[in-house]
This record gives sequence, structure tokens and C-alpha cells, in this order.
Amino acid sequence: MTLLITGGTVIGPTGAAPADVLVDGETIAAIYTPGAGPADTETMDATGKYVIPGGIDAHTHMELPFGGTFASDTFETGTKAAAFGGTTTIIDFAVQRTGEVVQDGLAAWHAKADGNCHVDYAFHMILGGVDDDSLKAMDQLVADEGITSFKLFMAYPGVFYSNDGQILRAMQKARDNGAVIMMHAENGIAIDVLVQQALARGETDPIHHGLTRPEALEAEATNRAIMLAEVAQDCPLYIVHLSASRALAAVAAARDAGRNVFAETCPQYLYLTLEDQLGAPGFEGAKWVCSTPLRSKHESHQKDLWQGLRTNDLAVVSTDHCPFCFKDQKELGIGDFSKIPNGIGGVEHRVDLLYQGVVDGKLSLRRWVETIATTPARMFGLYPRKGVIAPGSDADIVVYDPNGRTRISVETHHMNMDHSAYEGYEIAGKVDTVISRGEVIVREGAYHGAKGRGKYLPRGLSSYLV
Ligand code: DUC
Ligand code: ZN
Ligand code: ZN
Repeated sequence: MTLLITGGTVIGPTGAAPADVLVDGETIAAIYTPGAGPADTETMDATGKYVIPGGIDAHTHMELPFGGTFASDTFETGTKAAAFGGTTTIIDFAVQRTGEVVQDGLAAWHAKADGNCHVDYAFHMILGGVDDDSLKAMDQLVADEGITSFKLFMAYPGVFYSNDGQILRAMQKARDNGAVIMMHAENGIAIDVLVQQALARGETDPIHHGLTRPEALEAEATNRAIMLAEVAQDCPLYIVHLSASRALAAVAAARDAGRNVFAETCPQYLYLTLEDQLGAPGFEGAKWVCSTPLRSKHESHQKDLWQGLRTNDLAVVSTDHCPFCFKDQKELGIGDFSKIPNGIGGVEHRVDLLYQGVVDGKLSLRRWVETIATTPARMFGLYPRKGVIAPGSDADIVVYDPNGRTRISVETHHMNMDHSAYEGYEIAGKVDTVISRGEVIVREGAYHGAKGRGKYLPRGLSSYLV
């Protein structure tokens, strides 16, 4: 089946230009100057709209076991919500729990996702323990399983934490086999001291989650990760969920020095704050407990993060989608903020929230598309199959209406959450149509996809390595 998308403005790495896009089966067949495409095919009118590659959310946690519960979106509910929001690929984190065989953790993740996804998906691997066996497993995952990125934690002692020696060994292995090390950069040992001291003082409200994870401990860990990667012969390093100005400065300095250092931020750090959300009255702030934490509105974090997106010191915007319901899940932490499961859900809203940055004059159209689709594809070995409107690429396409409006609310979202982190936010733009591998799965708010149509994507190496 062929489909010609006519009259739209196609946005890609070289900017925005009027063009018609021919889809043939699951892929993009050709791009035409407006009006020059075949006359004898079905058409979709995109006049006045943007035609962009389907979003790629490179950081999600469907069904993640955390804090005595599980993230509330399954692969089924989370990927359907992603589709509604214009995201046609997710990269989720398979988990090796401490003491578990890496391949067993991966098999468990395949079992959760297989046959359940509405859009295409790939995996990174969380290493919960670096030892001789898991180092060997890294080679096998890169060579045979299409998993070319590994997440380590400088936070969460006793859960996912790796010490500096373990981190260095994993980085040396990644340097050899071409993988990217993704780092949760917070000094978890120091944070745990601050948490115990706060609880001993009777400081139990959600805002203390943020106050016990100060910027300095994100900046310190980010610097340390960058230095350890240098010792590992400039192992490729990708800092996840970067939230703070001084951590960004460390990344920018490394990049200025020509290092293989990259970073992502997430919409929550661009829009939400320690005072307004985490500090909401009573236990309400638990909705916004995530790590790294929301930062103070009295400092320059948000302004600096938007600038970092413009300058490419922040290459990617992911969500760190890790939803927990307020009832029964966030409530586990009533009376002790350290027991609140960490995470915010947002897989449905990333494309819109970043488009609002375009409307607000903080981001160009080109950077919008790069940060939500093209760069994640390149960073994580999915390009050019994904992340670009080009002949031969998968026909993952979003028709985006700049004249539409989106109101974010728990009443209308599709994520399995009983609240929204962005309740009441109004976006001056709207996802109009979503096409995944040539199939129209969302059109004017109605769903036409199906569970199980999403395919596993084995990934290649990052395109950014030197
Ligand atoms: N941060 C979160 O907020 N949730 C899951 C894990 C993480 O690192
Ligand atoms: Zn993390
Ligand atoms: Zn995460």
C-alpha cells in the first residue's frame, strides 16, 4: 500500500522545507517537491502542518521493580500512551538485578515486552553488579543481542550501585567493544548520609527528597564519571537525566575538550521545580519525587538546560518515564520521603512539551526534531532506520499541527497513572496523526493500532563515536 503525505513542512537535520512524502509499505519510498509525487495513490493532506520523524524516547522504565513496587505502566499501556504522544520507538532499560545472570535479566525483559508493544522498542541493559561474568556478558549482548549501551548507577547503594572500580572496569570493556556507558550520576553514598540526617531531624516530607540530593552531589558524580571515562581511554559516556547547571557545565567542558561525552535531560527538569511541585503542601509533592530531583526555581537550572539543548551540550530529551500511582504506590512514603518510589511518568507528553519550547522561542524547529528523534536514533544505533524522514527509513512519521492545542490532564492521558505530573499544562500544538512503519495508528485522537504490532529493534553501535 502506498500513501502520499502532501502539503506539509518536513523537518529534518537540514531544517524545514515544504515536501511531499511517499510511504510504500513499512518504509519511506521518496520525498518530492510539493505536487511532484505520483497522482494515482492515496493521499493524506498535511497542509499547514509539520511532518516529522516519529519520536524516540531513549529512556523508559516500563514495569520497573522499584521501592517495593513496580512502575505502573506495562509495555502494553506505556507504548500505547507513547503512540498517542507521537513517540514511535522506546528504548527501555532491561535490568540485571544484583547477583542475577545478565542474560537472565534480559530474557525477563523480552518476556515482558514480547507481543505487548504498540510501537517498536529496544533495550539498554542496567548492570546491577559489575564482575567478571557481567563484563563477559557485555561482549555477548553487543555482539549477539543488539544491546549496545549499559547503564550504571553511582546512586542507590545496596540496590543498583556500582563503586568506582566497577565503573572503571565496565568503561574499559565498553571502550573495547564499542558500547556506550550510560550513567546515573549522583553520589549515592553521600546522599544516604544526608537522608539519614534529615529523617533523624524529623524532616519527612517529599521536599526533603530534593534537599538531600543537592546539585553538588550530581555535579561531583558527573565530574567523577567523566574523569573515570578519561582513564578508560575516553570510553563513550552518556549522562542520563541531567538536571543541574553545574553538572551541565562539566559535560560542556568535556565536550569542548573533544571528549566522547554526551548528555540528556528530561521535560520535568525543563518545566517543574523543587519549590512549586516537590514542595507542594502535605504529601502532594510525592507525585514529583524522582532522581535526579527537580531543582530550585531560584537558580538558573532551567535557563541553562534550554541553552544546553540549543548548543548540543544536551543532545537528547528523554522522559525517564517511570510512573507510579499516588494511591498505594507514592503513598508507601507517607511519613518517610525515602520510601516514596522514585519516578515521573511522561512518555505521552515529551514531543508536545518540547514543541512548547519552539513556541516559546527557546528551541528551533530543527533542534526540536533532533533532540526528540534524530539524535537518539544516532546515539543508540538506530539511524537511519529510525529518526529521519528519508527514503529507505522506516515510515515512522508524525503529522504535527502547530495550530492545534493540547491540554494535559489525568482525565485525558493514556498512561496508567492516577495523576499527571503536568496537570493543566496547555501546549500550543498538537499531535495530529501518527504513522508507525507505514501504519496509521493514531489519527485525530482516535487509536487504530494494536497490541503486539511493535517489534524488537536490535541496535548497532552509536554513530557518534570517535
Ligand atoms: N530515577 C527515577 O526517578 N526513577 C527510576 C530510577 C531513577 O534513576
Ligand atoms: Zn537513573
Ligand atoms: Zn531512569
